Amino acid sequence: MKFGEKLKLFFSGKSAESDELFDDLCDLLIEGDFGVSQSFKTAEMLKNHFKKENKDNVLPKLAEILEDELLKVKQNDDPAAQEKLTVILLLGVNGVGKTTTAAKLANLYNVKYGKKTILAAADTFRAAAIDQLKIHGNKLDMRVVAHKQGGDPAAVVYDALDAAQSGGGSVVIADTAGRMHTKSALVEELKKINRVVEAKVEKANYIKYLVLDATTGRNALAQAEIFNSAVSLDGVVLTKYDSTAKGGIVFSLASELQLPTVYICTGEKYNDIEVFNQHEFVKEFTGIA
Ligand SMILES: Nc1nc2c(ncn2[C@@H]2O[C@H](COP(=O)(O)OP(=O)(O)OP(=O)(O)O)[C@@H](O)[C@H]2O)c(=O)[nH]1
Ligand SMILES: [Mg+2]
Repeated sequence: MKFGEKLKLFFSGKSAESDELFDDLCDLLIEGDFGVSQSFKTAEMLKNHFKKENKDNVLPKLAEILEDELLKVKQNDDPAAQEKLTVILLLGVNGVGKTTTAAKLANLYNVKYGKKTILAAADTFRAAAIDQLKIHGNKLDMRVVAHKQGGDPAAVVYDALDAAQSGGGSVVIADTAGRMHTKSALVEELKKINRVVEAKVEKANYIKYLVLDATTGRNALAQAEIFNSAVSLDGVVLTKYDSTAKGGIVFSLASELQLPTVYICTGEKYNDIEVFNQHEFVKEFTGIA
């Protein structure tokens, strides 16, 4: 059952009369991948609201509170609207969908926004990763800049930027390796990429997205914490939303880490990506849609 349907069922026929309702809601939100403190805070806000108001229509009020939480987080300017050369670096642990997302984003920017896009195979850790990106590049008829396995990821990004600057494109999307990083290893690896990018691209046009697998639930929040403190992320791409009935992680990312979710992916095909829309997401999450 979709989480929204569960939530709808939970509230059906209930008014906000008893404290127990809010305690149960708290448990249910945790089940929906909310962080513990986040679900407590949300249930409290709802409870306080209904102390003063008439006790019906609890679900729409919950949706309002949740949407407000998401809207509080500063959204970045749409990179697609930028005229200047833009670099999107995709980060994340093993298997979350970075390479697939790189291809989806490249396709989105190219087809939908008319931007000439270059893919950078900065996951030089595995030979298969380079081939995987090349296959996507072939299918999408898009240039892939790659070096050999074991090469320097920063050098790959450098060459991709060079290619873009000499007229080959206006957006570079860089795939990176999904090793389980310690914070210091991650910082070291990225320092070099940062130096390369920052020498060629304005700060506002250097975007770092963390790719998170929605099916990992609240563990995704722990991943986001580590990456964000090491790298200072600009936002999150949530993948595999088709495989989970939940998604509460989005609210914890916003309220605990001030991280906006920017894209949401719902399958393996190139078109299975959408710009995250707070209103639509909340409607679906609460089953109001
Ligand atoms: N159902 C579903 N599958 C996805 C989605 N995104 C990626 N996948 C699948 O998840 C698997 C891993 O995707 P990759 O793109 O290779 O992940 P990665 O993060 O690059 O993996 P590593 O390079 O090994 O760290 C593949 O089988 C993808 O097809 C999604 O939104 N929904
Ligand atoms: Mg990969």
